[in-house]
Amino acid sequence: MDQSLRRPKLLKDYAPPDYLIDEVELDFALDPNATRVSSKLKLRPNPKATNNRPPLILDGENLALESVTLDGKQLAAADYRLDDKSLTVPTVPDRPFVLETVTVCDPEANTALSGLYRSRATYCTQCEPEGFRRITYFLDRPDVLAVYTVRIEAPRQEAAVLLANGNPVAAGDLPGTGRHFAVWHDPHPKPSYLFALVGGNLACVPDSFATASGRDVKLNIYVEPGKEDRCGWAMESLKRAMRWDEQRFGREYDLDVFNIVAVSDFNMGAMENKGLNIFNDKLVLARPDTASDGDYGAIEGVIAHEYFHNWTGNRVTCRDWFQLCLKEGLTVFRDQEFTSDLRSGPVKRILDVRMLRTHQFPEDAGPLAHPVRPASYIEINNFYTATVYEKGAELCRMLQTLLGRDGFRKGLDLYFEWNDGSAATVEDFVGAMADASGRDLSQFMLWYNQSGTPELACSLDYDARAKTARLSVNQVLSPTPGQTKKEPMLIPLKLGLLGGNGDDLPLQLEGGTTLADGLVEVTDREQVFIFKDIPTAPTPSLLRDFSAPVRLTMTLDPDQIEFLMMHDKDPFNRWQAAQSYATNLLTAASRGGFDAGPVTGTEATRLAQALATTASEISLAAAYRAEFLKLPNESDIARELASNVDPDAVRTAYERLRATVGRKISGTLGEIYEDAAATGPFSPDAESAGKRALRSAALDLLVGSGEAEEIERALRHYREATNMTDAIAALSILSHLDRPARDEALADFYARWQDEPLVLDKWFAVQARATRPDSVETVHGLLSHPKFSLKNPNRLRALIGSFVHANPTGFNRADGAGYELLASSALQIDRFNPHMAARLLGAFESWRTLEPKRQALAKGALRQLASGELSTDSYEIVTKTLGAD
Ligand code: 0A1
Ligand code: ZN
Repeated sequence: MDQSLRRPKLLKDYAPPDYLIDEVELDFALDPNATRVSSKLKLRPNPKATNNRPPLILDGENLALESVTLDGKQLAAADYRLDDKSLTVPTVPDRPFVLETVTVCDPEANTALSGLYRSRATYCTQCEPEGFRRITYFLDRPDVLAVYTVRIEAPRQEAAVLLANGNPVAAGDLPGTGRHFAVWHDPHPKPSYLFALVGGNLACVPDSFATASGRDVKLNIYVEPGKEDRCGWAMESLKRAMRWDEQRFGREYDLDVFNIVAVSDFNMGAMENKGLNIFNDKLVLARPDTASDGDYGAIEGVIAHEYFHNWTGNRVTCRDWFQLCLKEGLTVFRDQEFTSDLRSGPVKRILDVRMLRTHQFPEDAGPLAHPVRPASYIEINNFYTATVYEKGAELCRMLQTLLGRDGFRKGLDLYFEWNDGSAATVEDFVGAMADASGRDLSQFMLWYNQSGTPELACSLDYDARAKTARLSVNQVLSPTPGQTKKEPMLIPLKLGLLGGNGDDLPLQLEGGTTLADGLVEVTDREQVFIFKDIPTAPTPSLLRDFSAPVRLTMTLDPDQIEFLMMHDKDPFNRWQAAQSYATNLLTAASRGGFDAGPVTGTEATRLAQALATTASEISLAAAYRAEFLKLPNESDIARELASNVDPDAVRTAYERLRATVGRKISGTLGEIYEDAAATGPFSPDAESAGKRALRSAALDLLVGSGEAEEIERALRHYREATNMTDAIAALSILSHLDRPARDEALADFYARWQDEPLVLDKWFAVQARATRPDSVETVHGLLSHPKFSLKNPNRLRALIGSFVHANPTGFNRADGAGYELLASSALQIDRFNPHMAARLLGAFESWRTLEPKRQALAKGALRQLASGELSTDSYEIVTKTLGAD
């Protein structure tokens, strides 16, 4: 192992490139094992470079170099240097020059799925973050922006469709050869990570879109032949996203065509390559019988996300990979707003906060914690994290909260105006926001640079004589790896004070300010806000709409929480109150070992009744009522416990509370279940999906009661399902049971869907997630199932990913078998796809929060891994997870 690969790269070491590339011409002769790439680069010395007459060093990996030509003259071997990471030309002209290379790469041998590879028979590419260097020698960094012209040639029989970025300019046959070609030109300068190429025998589903200014854009979705009937939802989602970005942010599409290609082998969700998005087919293909409402929602969101990147990421890109959140956080924020506008805003907020707390909070609290803009990394592939994406989005949301919607829009317009066609930094973004609003946002920058979840410790004291309510807020910023001391942050805190009838009291700060929007800004470590003219002791509703990504701690008694659960005008906090009430019971039960009291006693009954009341309130959206019925899950409870976690005690507490609720309000749940039954044909719209979600949530609690007739009901739900949403909901509820109903449903599902890979993934996933004492053995068994393959990322995620990330009792089994399973499979995967291996290994991130015995076993597994041969990707995760000792 070349140790230099393991040396951290530092943000502070950024230096502009020595050379710039203005134009690129690429010619591809596609071949499964020997694709020839002829490249012509128009280069010039960078006027901003700090070095004097530096050598030209191009990145390149896994390439066979055939020739190098400088200004038309072929170079002799002595004129350049080659190693396995780069091509160096020591002496180049001090003026614009042309460098041509011819290289050969092997798409079929490319198992890492980075660069040019084959997904089944289709040639496709993935260049973010550093895959382009596996295609040709280049300055493979995001601050080198060039205009690309790409010619692709291939046998027509093998690849009838040839696509690249931009607009098509020429195509035709090469007579007598059976070969054909296509030429594409992308007029927008772009970094190499946005390059894409596709070749294959794909079917095309066409459509079009008229932009606000009246231009006609051709839209195409390419899929494997036979899948054309599953593209309708993705296409509709795309058009909705295009319209929304025009209306909400004034952003229009800027090429004549927008192509989407769905492939079966993809390391991530999708990729925003300019004009040629490449998608994991899971996020394109949907038909009511094969895709669940969750899939429909994910497709809509990710199609929108990649489309929105056209402005936030592509037109304005990142100067370096430390700035990843500049495009990702902002684009996630934009896709969240899109979904929120199109569907239920409060439900979207609840789902996003759930996601943040489940994935980002543990990251921020563990050994892999890093700032939204990291200051250092070993392998950038490891930084496509919940912190960069989800917390990054929260920072944009806070800016919108602080500046108002109009202020934020003005700031964003200015950001585009100043940075269009170039590579920007977080400072450019926040600077534009500051300029447009006239606000000093320097304290806000801490959000980008300080890791860890701030805790807001709050208390409210009411003074009956003075009629004032005194809110004390304390920011607690705990140390995180590499950051021991932290500065107080600027935290937007939305709040309300509820009077006796549940209405919001007017908020007037002492000193005169009236808070129309209930927003205060916390800027100091300790701060006090005094509200005047408060007639009676109010009930505080703090952090409404989850106005900042913080952990709020405040002691409220059960009556107050119940009051909020029934009356809070803020739908997010009303839901939060129910969650807090349940969490308090669940943590008390888990802490007490296996103490059933808190989850079976009178408070649990009160919770059940309060849930029944809200879940029956028909004026509320069905999807919202469904969220209300979902109890905090095992990861919510473990996070709250924070240390000495015994996953078995947590699961027991969860199941007991679920049983209590299921039993105490079975009548109401039964009615909800019946009332929410579908009346017409399947439709994926928000309201119909909400009803299905509500029905499943009720069913889950009913089955939790353990009554035989409820298990029968679940089996009926499965058998009578006419869509995937209902089928998979029932299957997943049954999957935990040790009953014939489970086996029947699983066998039926397999028989029906064994030849549909995306659906079969659900069958693997549901078993991997099932809470059963033999889940490790089940997963082991499935690893050798004839339909299982480690090489397909979706299948891998479905089985191993679901097990390690979504089956806490199985993965953390007391004998350490779950850890061994992960360690041995990750080692295997690491040899051919390091990116995937490293992501799986992230499952160890919370090992220090476990009880001592499991800690010791997890540590043993990590140590064993660390002593083996690891890729840079896995090395970084394993060593950082282990920490100093
Ligand atoms: N930019 C994409 C995410 C992505 C990142 C890396 C990939 O390959 C290693 C692929 C996709 C997005 O945010 O959607
Ligand atoms: Zn993205």
